[in-house]
Amino acid sequence: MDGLDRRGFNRRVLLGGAAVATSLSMAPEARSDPGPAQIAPPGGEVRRIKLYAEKLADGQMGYGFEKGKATIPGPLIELNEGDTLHIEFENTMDVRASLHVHGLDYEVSSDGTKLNKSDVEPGGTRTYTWRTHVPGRRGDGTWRSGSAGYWHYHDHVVGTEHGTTGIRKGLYGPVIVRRKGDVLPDATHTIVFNDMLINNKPPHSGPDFEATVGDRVEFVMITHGEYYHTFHMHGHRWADNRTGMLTGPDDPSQVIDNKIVGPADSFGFQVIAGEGVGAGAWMYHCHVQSHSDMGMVGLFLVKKTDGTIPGYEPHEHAGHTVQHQH
Ligand SMILES: [Cu+2]
Repeated sequence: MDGLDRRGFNRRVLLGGAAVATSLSMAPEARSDPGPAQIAPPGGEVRRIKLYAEKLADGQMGYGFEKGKATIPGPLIELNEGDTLHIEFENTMDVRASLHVHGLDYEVSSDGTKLNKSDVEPGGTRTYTWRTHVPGRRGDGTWRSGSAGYWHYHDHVVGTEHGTTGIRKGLYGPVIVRRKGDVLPDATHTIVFNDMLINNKPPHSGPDFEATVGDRVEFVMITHGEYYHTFHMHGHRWADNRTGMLTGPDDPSQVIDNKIVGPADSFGFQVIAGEGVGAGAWMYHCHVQSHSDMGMVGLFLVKKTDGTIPGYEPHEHAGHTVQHQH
């Protein structure tokens, strides 16, 4: 991994320096224009899904759309502003559990807390209803924001009144609400900093995400647990706004490649994989130094169109003996 680290360092120096012509010629495989983007349709649909809370073989807990298929993070739930979602939630575990969402509209009966008796007994079922709305002007002339955003859901009752054990063991997942006209990605990946782990995986073991140069890749980044972190991705940047993308040359949003996050924060963004920098094993990690040293690191594996990744040997990464230095 030393070789990989040096390569990444050299490339960053070149791109950060005055060698503009060099940086442009360095990435001939990068598409300069990813082509016309697909966009989100208007909302207004009423949909119905099933969601299960399950104990996993290793003692962790997860949500899944099908029995026996729970994952950590739970599955992506995607809506368009104006949609309503009825979720028939089944708790297959031997402890009470629930489903609590951030950012969306719901009545108190869909709050997913003990406080409001909206949790679910072992073996029980409950329908949670999430609604979303488009932005618009209130009767008093003030502006009401729409529901669009990168949000998340989680348990609110396992272990404590706040679901502290449920979240720690993996009962969390991403929600995306799109606005009509939002650009749709080729793929969406979820990265959750949960205490000192990423997606509840052992330290130094990813997760890694694959793409091909030119793919439009979306990341949903969520934080849980006790600590603050800084989310950093190598070689790619995003805008610090609702979509993570600039709306035009006059959009004042700051463009960043590092963002401070704390418990229950969520944000998202899209990148064109390898844009301007080419294929490679691009790290993402928590930039609190002791946290990255302790294994809060994964890879954004951007392949060339022939499927190869320059300088990357998968076995070098197995077990993540990565001790990278910046
Ligand atoms: Cu951290």
